[in-house]
Amino acid sequence: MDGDFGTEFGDDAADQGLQFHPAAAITPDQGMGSEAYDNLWIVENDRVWDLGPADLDTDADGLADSLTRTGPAGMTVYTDTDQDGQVDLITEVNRDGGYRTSRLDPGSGQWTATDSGRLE
Ligand SMILES: [Ca+2]
Ligand SMILES: [Ca+2]
Repeated sequence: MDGDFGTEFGDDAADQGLQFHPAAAITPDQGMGSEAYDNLWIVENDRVWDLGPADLDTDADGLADSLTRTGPAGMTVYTDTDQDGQVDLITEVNRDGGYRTSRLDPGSGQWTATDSGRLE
């Protein structure tokens, strides 16, 4: 696992915007499967995207649950709130201070905007 993920999202990612790579190791059918899988992943339509390992502990429980991506428009925080590996909370923070939060409904698989506003 060393170096296979994460390094792709170095400084270049900021120039190219957010670019995710299809996750070859997992599929929706396999779910979390047979082996430990530390990376966060997200389902978009019928595809699973591997975001790399979580590197941020947003709720201070000692387990990394989030990772951030910086793009031209600002920063996006991907959070797995229930520790199953699947991202279920996304917070987008724009460079102008506006933010928007979306939460995944596990039943429908739909994202719902839950909050928005401005950081002052
Ligand atoms: Ca945590
Ligand atoms: Ca989750």
